[in-house]
Amino acid sequence: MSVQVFVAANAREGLARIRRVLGDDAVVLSTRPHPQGVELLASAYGDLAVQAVGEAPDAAGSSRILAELSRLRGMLQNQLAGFAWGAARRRDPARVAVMQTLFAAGFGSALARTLAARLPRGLDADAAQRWLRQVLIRNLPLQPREADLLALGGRYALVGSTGSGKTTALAKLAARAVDVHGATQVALVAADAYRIGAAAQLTVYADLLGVSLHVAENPARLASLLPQLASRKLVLIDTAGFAPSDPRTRESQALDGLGVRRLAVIAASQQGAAIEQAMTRFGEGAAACILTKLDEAPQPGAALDSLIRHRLPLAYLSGGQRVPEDLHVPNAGYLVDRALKGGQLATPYALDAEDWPLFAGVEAERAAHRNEHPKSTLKGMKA
Ligand SMILES: Nc1nc2c(ncn2[C@@H]2O[C@H](COP(=O)(O)OP(=O)(O)OP(=O)(O)O)[C@@H](O)[C@H]2O)c(=O)[nH]1
Ligand SMILES: [Mg+2]
Repeated sequence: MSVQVFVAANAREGLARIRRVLGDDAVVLSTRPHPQGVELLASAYGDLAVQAVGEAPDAAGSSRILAELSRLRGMLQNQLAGFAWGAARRRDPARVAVMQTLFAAGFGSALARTLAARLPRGLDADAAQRWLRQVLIRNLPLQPREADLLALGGRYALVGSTGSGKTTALAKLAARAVDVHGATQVALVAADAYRIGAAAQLTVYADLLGVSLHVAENPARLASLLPQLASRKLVLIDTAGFAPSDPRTRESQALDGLGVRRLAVIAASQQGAAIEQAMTRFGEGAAACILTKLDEAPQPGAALDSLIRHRLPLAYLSGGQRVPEDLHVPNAGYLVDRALKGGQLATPYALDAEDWPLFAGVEAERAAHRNEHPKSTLKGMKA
Protein backbone atom coordinates (compact mmCIF):
# COMPACT_ATOMS: atom_id res chain seq x y z
CA MET A 1 0.00 0.00 0.00
CA SER A 2 1.44 3.38 -0.84
CA VAL A 3 0.87 5.72 2.02
CA GLN A 4 1.81 9.36 1.75
CA VAL A 5 2.44 11.81 4.55
CA PHE A 6 0.99 15.32 4.33
CA VAL A 7 1.85 18.08 6.76
CA ALA A 8 -0.33 21.18 6.66
CA ALA A 9 -1.15 24.20 8.79
CA ASN A 10 -4.64 22.83 9.43
CA ALA A 11 -6.90 19.95 8.51
CA ARG A 12 -8.64 21.94 5.82
CA GLU A 13 -5.44 22.70 3.93
CA GLY A 14 -4.25 19.12 4.39
CA LEU A 15 -7.44 17.68 2.94
CA ALA A 16 -7.35 20.03 -0.01
CA ARG A 17 -3.79 18.94 -0.76
CA ILE A 18 -4.64 15.24 -0.39
CA ARG A 19 -7.47 15.60 -2.88
CA ARG A 20 -5.19 17.39 -5.31
CA VAL A 21 -2.45 14.75 -5.09
CA LEU A 22 -4.37 11.49 -4.58
CA GLY A 23 -7.75 12.27 -6.07
CA ASP A 24 -11.25 12.78 -4.75
CA ASP A 25 -11.63 9.27 -3.34
CA ALA A 26 -8.43 9.37 -1.32
CA VAL A 27 -8.66 7.81 2.12
CA VAL A 28 -7.20 9.50 5.16
CA LEU A 29 -5.61 6.72 7.21
CA SER A 30 -4.65 8.66 10.27
CA THR A 31 -4.08 12.12 11.60
CA ARG A 32 -2.15 13.55 14.45
CA PRO A 33 -1.07 16.97 15.66
CA HIS A 34 2.21 18.19 14.23
CA PRO A 35 4.40 21.15 15.24
CA GLN A 36 3.37 22.81 11.96
CA GLY A 37 -0.32 22.01 12.40
CA VAL A 38 -1.51 18.55 11.51
CA GLU A 39 0.03 15.47 9.92
CA LEU A 40 -2.19 13.26 7.76
CA LEU A 41 -1.40 9.83 6.34
CA ALA A 42 -3.39 9.19 3.21
CA SER A 43 -3.59 6.72 0.40
CA ALA A 44 -5.30 6.65 -2.97
CA TYR A 45 -8.41 4.48 -2.82
CA GLY A 46 -7.07 2.16 -5.55
CA ASP A 47 -3.96 1.44 -3.52
CA LEU A 48 -6.05 0.32 -0.58
CA ALA A 49 -8.03 -2.09 -2.73
CA VAL A 50 -4.83 -3.72 -4.05
CA GLN A 51 -3.62 -4.23 -0.51
CA ALA A 52 -6.87 -5.84 0.57
CA VAL A 53 -6.56 -8.73 -1.92
CA GLY A 54 -2.78 -8.77 -2.12
CA GLU A 55 0.09 -9.84 0.00
CA ALA A 56 -0.30 -11.35 3.44
CA PRO A 57 1.81 -9.99 6.25
CA ASP A 58 5.28 -11.48 6.04
CA ALA A 59 7.34 -12.71 8.92
CA ALA A 60 9.39 -9.55 8.86
CA GLY A 61 7.81 -8.67 11.98
CA SER A 62 5.17 -7.78 14.34
CA SER A 63 6.11 -4.11 14.12
CA ARG A 64 4.90 -4.03 10.52
CA ILE A 65 1.64 -5.69 11.53
CA LEU A 66 1.25 -3.23 14.36
CA ALA A 67 1.86 -0.34 11.99
CA GLU A 68 -0.71 -1.78 9.63
CA LEU A 69 -3.21 -2.23 12.45
CA SER A 70 -2.69 1.34 13.51
CA ARG A 71 -3.36 2.49 9.95
CA LEU A 72 -6.48 0.36 9.80
CA ARG A 73 -7.62 1.85 13.09
CA GLY A 74 -7.20 5.33 11.63
CA MET A 75 -9.04 4.28 8.49
CA LEU A 76 -11.92 2.78 10.46
CA GLN A 77 -12.09 5.80 12.70
CA ASN A 78 -12.38 8.08 9.70
CA GLN A 79 -14.97 5.90 8.03
CA LEU A 80 -17.04 5.81 11.20
CA ALA A 81 -16.69 9.55 11.63
CA GLY A 82 -17.90 9.92 8.05
CA PHE A 83 -20.98 7.81 8.81
CA ALA A 84 -21.52 9.70 12.05
CA TRP A 85 -21.29 12.96 10.13
CA GLY A 86 -23.96 11.82 7.68
CA ALA A 87 -26.20 10.60 10.51
CA ALA A 88 -25.74 13.83 12.49
CA ARG A 89 -26.63 15.86 9.44
CA ARG A 90 -29.86 13.96 9.00
CA ARG A 91 -30.69 13.98 12.71
CA ASP A 92 -29.70 17.52 13.60
CA PRO A 93 -29.09 19.61 10.47
CA ALA A 94 -29.14 22.97 12.30
CA ARG A 95 -26.39 21.90 14.68
CA VAL A 96 -24.21 20.63 11.84
CA ALA A 97 -24.87 23.82 9.86
CA VAL A 98 -23.73 25.91 12.84
CA MET A 99 -20.45 23.99 12.93
CA GLN A 100 -20.01 24.31 9.16
CA THR A 101 -20.62 28.06 9.38
CA LEU A 102 -18.00 28.44 12.10
CA PHE A 103 -15.38 26.25 10.41
CA ALA A 104 -15.89 28.01 7.09
CA ALA A 105 -15.35 31.39 8.77
CA GLY A 106 -12.06 30.25 10.28
CA PHE A 107 -13.22 29.56 13.84
CA GLY A 108 -11.54 26.58 15.48
CA SER A 109 -13.04 23.28 16.48
CA ALA A 110 -12.91 23.83 20.27
CA LEU A 111 -15.21 26.82 20.03
CA ALA A 112 -17.32 25.35 17.20
CA ARG A 113 -18.03 22.18 19.17
CA THR A 114 -18.78 24.06 22.37
CA LEU A 115 -21.24 26.38 20.65
CA ALA A 116 -22.88 23.64 18.58
CA ALA A 117 -23.40 21.61 21.76
CA ARG A 118 -25.25 24.54 23.32
CA LEU A 119 -27.54 25.24 20.40
CA PRO A 120 -31.10 25.09 21.78
CA ARG A 121 -33.10 22.15 20.43
CA GLY A 122 -35.76 22.57 17.80
CA LEU A 123 -34.45 25.66 16.00
CA ASP A 124 -34.76 25.74 12.24
CA ALA A 125 -31.74 26.63 10.10
CA ASP A 126 -32.36 30.40 10.04
CA ALA A 127 -33.11 30.61 13.76
CA ALA A 128 -29.94 28.59 14.48
CA GLN A 129 -27.82 31.04 12.48
CA ARG A 130 -29.43 33.98 14.29
CA TRP A 131 -28.72 32.30 17.61
CA LEU A 132 -25.11 31.75 16.55
CA ARG A 133 -24.64 35.42 15.66
CA GLN A 134 -26.08 36.52 19.00
CA VAL A 135 -24.02 34.08 21.04
CA LEU A 136 -20.81 35.19 19.31
CA ILE A 137 -21.69 38.83 19.96
CA ARG A 138 -22.40 38.10 23.63
CA ASN A 139 -19.13 36.25 24.10
CA LEU A 140 -16.83 38.65 22.29
CA PRO A 141 -15.01 40.45 25.11
CA LEU A 142 -14.97 44.20 24.51
CA GLN A 143 -13.31 46.80 26.72
CA PRO A 144 -16.22 48.56 28.49
CA ARG A 145 -16.68 52.13 27.25
CA GLU A 146 -16.70 53.41 30.82
CA ALA A 147 -13.21 51.92 31.16
CA ASP A 148 -11.88 53.61 28.02
CA LEU A 149 -8.11 53.41 28.28
CA LEU A 150 -7.43 56.82 26.79
CA ALA A 151 -9.98 58.59 28.95
CA LEU A 152 -8.74 56.89 32.11
CA GLY A 153 -5.10 57.54 31.25
CA GLY A 154 -2.16 55.64 32.71
CA ARG A 155 1.02 54.03 31.44
CA TYR A 156 0.62 51.61 28.59
CA ALA A 157 3.18 49.62 26.62
CA LEU A 158 2.22 48.24 23.24
CA VAL A 159 3.60 44.72 22.86
CA GLY A 160 3.28 42.20 20.05
CA SER A 161 4.86 40.32 17.16
CA THR A 162 7.14 42.02 14.66
CA GLY A 163 5.27 44.29 12.32
CA SER A 164 1.90 43.74 14.02
CA GLY A 165 1.30 47.51 13.93
CA LYS A 166 2.42 48.59 17.42
CA THR A 167 4.08 51.88 16.48
CA THR A 168 1.29 52.86 14.10
CA ALA A 169 -1.38 52.02 16.69
CA LEU A 170 0.56 53.98 19.31
CA ALA A 171 0.60 57.04 17.05
CA LYS A 172 -3.15 56.73 16.49
CA LEU A 173 -3.80 56.42 20.23
CA ALA A 174 -1.52 59.40 20.92
CA ALA A 175 -3.41 61.54 18.39
CA ARG A 176 -6.73 60.70 20.07
CA ALA A 177 -5.26 61.34 23.51
CA VAL A 178 -4.03 64.77 22.41
CA ASP A 179 -7.61 65.62 21.40
CA VAL A 180 -8.91 64.46 24.79
CA HIS A 181 -6.22 65.65 27.21
CA GLY A 182 -4.04 68.12 25.26
CA ALA A 183 -0.48 67.61 24.01
CA THR A 184 1.20 68.51 27.30
CA GLN A 185 -0.56 65.64 29.05
CA VAL A 186 0.74 62.97 26.68
CA ALA A 187 4.26 61.51 26.50
CA LEU A 188 5.70 58.88 24.18
CA VAL A 189 8.55 56.55 25.10
CA ALA A 190 10.62 54.70 22.53
CA ALA A 191 11.69 51.48 24.23
CA ASP A 192 12.53 49.56 21.06
CA ALA A 193 16.28 49.19 21.34
CA TYR A 194 16.50 46.47 18.68
CA ARG A 195 15.24 47.84 15.39
CA ILE A 196 17.28 50.46 13.59
CA GLY A 197 15.13 53.52 12.98
CA ALA A 198 12.53 52.61 15.60
CA ALA A 199 13.02 55.82 17.61
CA ALA A 200 13.18 57.88 14.41
CA GLN A 201 9.77 56.50 13.33
CA LEU A 202 8.31 57.64 16.65
CA THR A 203 10.05 61.03 16.47
CA VAL A 204 8.11 61.83 13.32
CA TYR A 205 4.81 61.14 15.05
CA ALA A 206 5.82 62.99 18.24
CA ASP A 207 6.76 66.08 16.19
CA LEU A 208 3.52 65.98 14.21
CA LEU A 209 1.45 65.75 17.40
CA GLY A 210 3.58 68.16 19.44
CA VAL A 211 4.07 65.67 22.28
CA SER A 212 7.31 64.89 24.09
CA LEU A 213 9.34 61.83 23.15
CA HIS A 214 11.72 60.02 25.49
CA VAL A 215 14.07 57.16 24.75
CA ALA A 216 14.52 54.25 27.14
CA GLU A 217 16.97 51.79 25.67
CA ASN A 218 16.70 49.35 28.60
CA PRO A 219 14.37 48.55 31.52
CA ALA A 220 16.63 50.37 34.01
CA ARG A 221 16.38 53.57 31.96
CA LEU A 222 12.61 53.13 31.71
CA ALA A 223 12.39 52.65 35.49
CA SER A 224 14.19 55.94 36.10
CA LEU A 225 12.24 57.77 33.37
CA LEU A 226 8.71 56.89 34.45
CA PRO A 227 8.73 58.87 37.73
CA GLN A 228 9.73 61.95 35.70
CA LEU A 229 6.56 61.49 33.66
CA ALA A 230 4.31 60.94 36.67
CA SER A 231 2.33 64.12 36.06
CA ARG A 232 1.34 63.12 32.51
CA LYS A 233 -2.16 61.81 32.08
CA LEU A 234 -1.07 59.27 29.48
CA VAL A 235 2.30 57.67 28.76
CA LEU A 236 2.50 55.39 25.72
CA ILE A 237 5.51 53.10 25.42
CA ASP A 238 6.55 51.58 22.11
CA THR A 239 8.34 48.24 22.47
CA ALA A 240 10.35 46.03 20.12
CA GLY A 241 8.46 43.40 18.17
CA PHE A 242 9.51 39.77 18.52
CA ALA A 243 8.20 36.48 17.20
CA PRO A 244 6.05 34.90 19.94
CA SER A 245 8.58 32.05 20.22
CA ASP A 246 11.48 34.45 20.87
CA PRO A 247 12.63 34.24 24.51
CA ARG A 248 13.11 38.02 24.52
CA THR A 249 9.33 38.41 24.64
CA ARG A 250 9.67 37.75 28.40
CA GLU A 251 11.36 41.14 28.71
CA SER A 252 7.97 42.75 28.32
CA GLN A 253 6.81 41.13 31.57
CA ALA A 254 9.37 43.29 33.41
CA LEU A 255 7.06 46.19 32.50
CA ASP A 256 4.47 44.91 34.98
CA GLY A 257 6.84 45.59 37.86
CA LEU A 258 7.09 49.23 36.75
CA GLY A 259 3.35 49.76 36.95
CA VAL A 260 3.01 49.71 33.17
CA ARG A 261 -0.04 47.97 31.71
CA ARG A 262 0.48 46.00 28.52
CA LEU A 263 -1.69 46.28 25.41
CA ALA A 264 -1.32 43.26 23.12
CA VAL A 265 -1.24 44.37 19.49
CA ILE A 266 -2.29 41.45 17.31
CA ALA A 267 -2.69 41.43 13.54
CA ALA A 268 -5.98 39.80 12.48
CA SER A 269 -4.50 39.10 9.06
CA GLN A 270 -2.29 36.24 10.25
CA GLN A 271 -3.16 32.53 10.06
CA GLY A 272 -5.05 31.17 13.07
CA ALA A 273 -2.08 29.39 14.64
CA ALA A 274 0.01 32.58 14.56
CA ILE A 275 -2.81 34.57 16.15
CA GLU A 276 -3.13 31.94 18.86
CA GLN A 277 0.62 32.03 19.59
CA ALA A 278 0.62 35.81 19.76
CA MET A 279 -2.46 35.80 21.98
CA THR A 280 -0.87 33.28 24.33
CA ARG A 281 2.49 35.02 24.52
CA PHE A 282 1.50 38.69 24.48
CA GLY A 283 -2.10 38.50 25.65
CA GLU A 284 -1.48 36.77 28.94
CA GLY A 285 -1.60 39.36 31.71
CA ALA A 286 -2.27 42.16 29.22
CA ALA A 287 -4.84 44.84 30.06
CA ALA A 288 -6.48 44.67 26.64
CA CYS A 289 -5.97 43.88 22.99
CA ILE A 290 -5.73 46.04 19.90
CA LEU A 291 -6.62 44.10 16.77
CA THR A 292 -4.84 45.45 13.71
CA LYS A 293 -4.84 44.90 9.95
CA LEU A 294 -8.53 44.04 9.86
CA ASP A 295 -8.51 45.52 6.36
CA GLU A 296 -6.06 42.77 5.35
CA ALA A 297 -8.04 39.96 6.99
CA PRO A 298 -10.63 38.43 4.65
CA GLN A 299 -11.51 35.86 7.33
CA PRO A 300 -11.07 37.38 10.79
CA GLY A 301 -12.91 34.47 12.44
CA ALA A 302 -9.70 33.05 13.91
CA ALA A 303 -8.91 36.36 15.63
CA LEU A 304 -12.40 36.51 17.19
CA ASP A 305 -12.13 32.87 18.23
CA SER A 306 -8.85 33.57 20.02
CA LEU A 307 -10.24 36.66 21.77
CA ILE A 308 -13.30 34.73 22.94
CA ARG A 309 -11.27 31.81 24.30
CA HIS A 310 -8.62 33.99 25.96
CA ARG A 311 -11.22 36.47 27.22
CA LEU A 312 -8.92 39.35 26.45
CA PRO A 313 -10.94 42.58 26.17
CA LEU A 314 -10.72 44.19 22.77
CA ALA A 315 -10.08 47.91 23.20
CA TYR A 316 -9.46 49.13 19.64
CA LEU A 317 -9.49 48.02 16.04
CA SER A 318 -7.17 49.16 13.32
CA GLY A 319 -8.38 48.87 9.77
CA GLY A 320 -5.70 50.67 7.79
CA GLN A 321 -2.44 52.59 7.82
CA ARG A 322 -3.75 56.13 8.13
CA VAL A 323 -2.87 57.95 11.34
CA PRO A 324 -5.10 58.75 13.16
CA GLU A 325 -8.18 57.92 11.05
CA ASP A 326 -7.92 54.14 10.93
CA LEU A 327 -8.48 53.42 14.61
CA HIS A 328 -11.93 52.44 15.79
CA VAL A 329 -13.80 51.49 18.91
CA PRO A 330 -14.94 47.92 18.27
CA ASN A 331 -18.53 47.00 17.59
CA ALA A 332 -19.31 43.34 18.33
CA GLY A 333 -22.16 43.10 15.81
CA TYR A 334 -20.01 44.47 13.00
CA LEU A 335 -17.09 42.19 13.84
CA VAL A 336 -19.20 39.05 14.05
CA ASP A 337 -21.01 39.84 10.78
CA ARG A 338 -17.66 40.51 9.12
CA ALA A 339 -16.30 37.17 10.37
CA LEU A 340 -19.36 35.17 9.31
CA LYS A 341 -19.35 36.82 5.90
CA GLY A 342 -15.71 35.76 5.53
CA GLY A 343 -16.94 32.16 5.63
CA GLN A 344 -18.86 32.69 2.40
CA LEU A 345 -15.74 33.61 0.43
CA ALA A 346 -14.93 31.22 -2.38
CA THR A 347 -11.28 30.36 -1.80
CA PRO A 348 -9.22 27.26 -2.63
CA TYR A 349 -9.30 26.55 1.13
CA ALA A 350 -13.08 26.34 1.39
CA LEU A 351 -14.40 22.79 1.86
CA ASP A 352 -16.68 21.26 -0.77
CA ALA A 353 -19.72 19.24 0.29
CA GLU A 354 -17.86 15.96 -0.30
CA ASP A 355 -14.94 17.11 1.87
CA TRP A 356 -17.03 17.33 5.02
CA PRO A 357 -17.08 13.61 5.90
CA LEU A 358 -13.28 13.50 5.50
CA PHE A 359 -12.97 16.64 7.56
CA ALA A 360 -15.21 15.11 10.22
CA GLY A 361 -12.81 12.16 10.38
CA VAL A 362 -9.83 14.44 10.94
CA GLU A 363 -11.71 16.41 13.54
CA ALA A 364 -12.83 13.23 15.32
CA GLU A 365 -9.20 12.15 15.56
CA ARG A 366 -8.17 15.54 16.89
CA ALA A 367 -11.01 15.47 19.40
CA ALA A 368 -9.85 12.04 20.59
CA HIS A 369 -6.34 13.44 21.00
CA ARG A 370 -7.69 16.45 22.88
CA ASN A 371 -9.59 14.18 25.25
CA GLU A 372 -6.37 12.31 25.93
CA HIS A 373 -4.46 15.58 26.37
CA PRO A 374 -7.02 18.18 27.46
CA LYS A 375 -5.69 21.70 27.56
CA SER A 376 -8.21 24.32 26.62
CA THR A 377 -11.43 24.81 28.54
CA LEU A 378 -14.28 27.03 27.53
CA LYS A 379 -15.82 27.44 30.94
CA GLY A 380 -18.01 30.46 31.42
CA MET A 381 -19.25 30.70 27.84
CA LYS A 382 -22.53 32.58 27.68
CA ALA A 383 -25.01 30.55 25.65
N1 LIG B 1 -3.14 47.52 6.13
C1 LIG B 1 -2.78 47.86 7.37
N2 LIG B 1 -1.49 48.14 7.61
C2 LIG B 1 -1.14 48.47 8.86
C3 LIG B 1 -2.07 48.54 9.92
N3 LIG B 1 -1.40 48.87 11.04
C4 LIG B 1 -0.11 49.02 10.68
N4 LIG B 1 0.06 48.77 9.37
C5 LIG B 1 1.30 48.81 8.57
O1 LIG B 1 2.09 47.71 8.97
C6 LIG B 1 3.47 48.06 8.88
C7 LIG B 1 4.13 47.81 10.22
O2 LIG B 1 3.57 48.72 11.16
P1 LIG B 1 4.37 49.18 12.46
O3 LIG B 1 3.43 50.06 13.22
O4 LIG B 1 5.70 49.72 12.13
O5 LIG B 1 4.50 47.78 13.18
P2 LIG B 1 5.33 47.45 14.49
O6 LIG B 1 4.55 46.41 15.23
O7 LIG B 1 5.65 48.69 15.23
O8 LIG B 1 6.66 46.82 13.86
P3 LIG B 1 8.04 46.48 14.62
O9 LIG B 1 8.30 47.63 15.52
O10 LIG B 1 9.01 46.34 13.52
O11 LIG B 1 7.80 45.20 15.36
C8 LIG B 1 3.52 49.52 8.44
O12 LIG B 1 3.67 49.54 7.05
C9 LIG B 1 2.14 50.03 8.83
O13 LIG B 1 1.71 51.12 8.03
C10 LIG B 1 -3.45 48.24 9.62
O14 LIG B 1 -4.35 48.23 10.47
N5 LIG B 1 -3.73 47.91 8.33
MG1 LIG C 1 7.47 49.47 15.89
